[in-house]
Amino acid sequence: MTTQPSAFAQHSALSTQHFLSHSSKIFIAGHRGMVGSAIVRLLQAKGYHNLLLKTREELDLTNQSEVHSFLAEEKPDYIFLAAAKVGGIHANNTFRADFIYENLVIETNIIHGAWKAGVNRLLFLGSSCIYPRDCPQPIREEYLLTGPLEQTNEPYAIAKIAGIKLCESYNRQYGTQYVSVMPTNLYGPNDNYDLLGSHVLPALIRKAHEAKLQGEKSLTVWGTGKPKREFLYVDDMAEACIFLMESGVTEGLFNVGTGYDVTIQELAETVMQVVGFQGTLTFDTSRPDGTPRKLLDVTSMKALGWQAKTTLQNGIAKAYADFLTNQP
Ligand code: GFB
Repeated sequence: MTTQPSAFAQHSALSTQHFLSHSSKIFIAGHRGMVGSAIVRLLQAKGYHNLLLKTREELDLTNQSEVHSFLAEEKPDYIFLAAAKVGGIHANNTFRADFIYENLVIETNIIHGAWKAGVNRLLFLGSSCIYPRDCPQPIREEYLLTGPLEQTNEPYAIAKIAGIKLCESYNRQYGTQYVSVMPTNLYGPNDNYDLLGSHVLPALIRKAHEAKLQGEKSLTVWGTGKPKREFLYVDDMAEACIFLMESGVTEGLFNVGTGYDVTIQELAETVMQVVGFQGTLTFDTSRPDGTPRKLLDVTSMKALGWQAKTTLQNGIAKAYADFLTNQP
């Protein structure tokens, strides 16, 4: 693996200046979601106390006039755009209209509203599915828009690509400092454990737990078990986001991952080990595999001085502990 930052990330201007003080007003859009809540936990732990948090009932992010009025009135110093409609392979593939519409409208409302309100700094969260389905691995930032997307999540990916291009375009035309981060598959506290809506890791935690309790002999894994995925514990993701905010990066696109991936079968075996379920695996090949592999090249973040800390085994153990505490 190369040790140079990618050409894309090199475009980003770096300043040694820290833009924020602990009293800066920071709006976390999506603070009840898995990523947003992790960002809030870490900001609070680091002493940032002037956080703007709005529930869906208080502020409908799909409503343009509400969002624009809120931003004009509050004028936050910084926005973390972690609000999004997200889900696993089945949800993405089934609710295609909802995924493209809701994500596009949230992004345009917040990014355009931020610019109108004079908010100069924003971090937009995307997803590793923005990259072409069959691009070389590990995936460098400059592979964006070099080939066709994976079909099961194309609408969501298109919306996230639009978010990146919104940030880039406002920076170019209006001189804002909007930065984009592309996380790999995330997991951790506040994850979605609904078996049809969730991503693979929370689904496997729940399935293994229930199989153990019910004394079952086998656990069903969707697809062939052969696709490879990279998994990042959400607290590491939050740390990467705040690291970028504090580092003075003012533009660009940054992959955030661990740099390692596993097959879905290996993942299922690790989950079974952590949960303590000793049965076998059954593969339901009527379910889609999705993209064969999406391992991020994390050279750009490493070059800035950040890398993930949590191992997959430790992360799954923490996620399972959270599942036992918080999932009835
Ligand atoms: O996490 P996942 O739903 O999404 O599925 P993607 C990853 C892989 O795990 C696929 C397999 O090959 C699934 O078939 N899998 C095995 C399972 N068992 C299960 C299960 O019980 N539940 C689920 N959900 N999968 C999503 C995108 O893609 O990744 C989003 O759809 C987003 O847009 C997200 O980018 C990070 O990794 O395939």
